[in-house]
Amino acid sequence: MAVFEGTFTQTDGLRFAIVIGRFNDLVTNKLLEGCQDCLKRHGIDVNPQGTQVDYAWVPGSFEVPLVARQLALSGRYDAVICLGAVIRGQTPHFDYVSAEVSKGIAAAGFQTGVPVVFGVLTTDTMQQALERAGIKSNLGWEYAMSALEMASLMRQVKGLGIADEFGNSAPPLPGASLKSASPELAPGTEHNISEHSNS
Ligand code: INI
Repeated sequence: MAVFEGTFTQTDGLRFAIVIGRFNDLVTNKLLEGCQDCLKRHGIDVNPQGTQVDYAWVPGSFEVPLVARQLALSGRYDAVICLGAVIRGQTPHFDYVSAEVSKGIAAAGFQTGVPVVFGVLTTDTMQQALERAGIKSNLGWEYAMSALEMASLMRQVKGLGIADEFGNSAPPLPGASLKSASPELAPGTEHNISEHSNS
């Protein structure tokens, strides 16, 4: 059988979209900086004029899932990273926004088959949000790591193909092995699939 694991090293052909909420942009700009720093240090060209990362700004976290789903549907990206900051106020608004954004982001991933990273902070105070966006650590970095790992992992598992309605997998092409079965498998990622004897 096989062990599938994402890696962080073969990032050449990867493409990402980042959706950022403007609401609480003191926080979301910091998350974006952490995210870009991580991607850059893993060899990704984060320049919006380049070929690897596109950016979409939306009014607030509530709008993030709609745009993330649309970007994922384009088929252009290995992963979509969603950044937002929902901070509890005096009204129940926080609960509505945080519930919808978390459900919406999960749905965007399930519906499209593209990893959609939940990079939306939900905190009680601005202080807590800032601590997670650079003062103590920057979770933007972790969100980028999740995107890199999932992008790599999905390239591998997509190579397995999809079974028909009877549960039969498509037969491998003549002479094809798991290593070479998928045109989506980036060159050089083959060794990430470790095949073990079942005996
Ligand atoms: N949007 C956020 O991203 N964070 C918040 O804390 C927030 N609060 O508290 O209101 C917020 N509201 C705006 C919301 O996301 C939508 O943009 C707005 O309701 C328009 O649809």
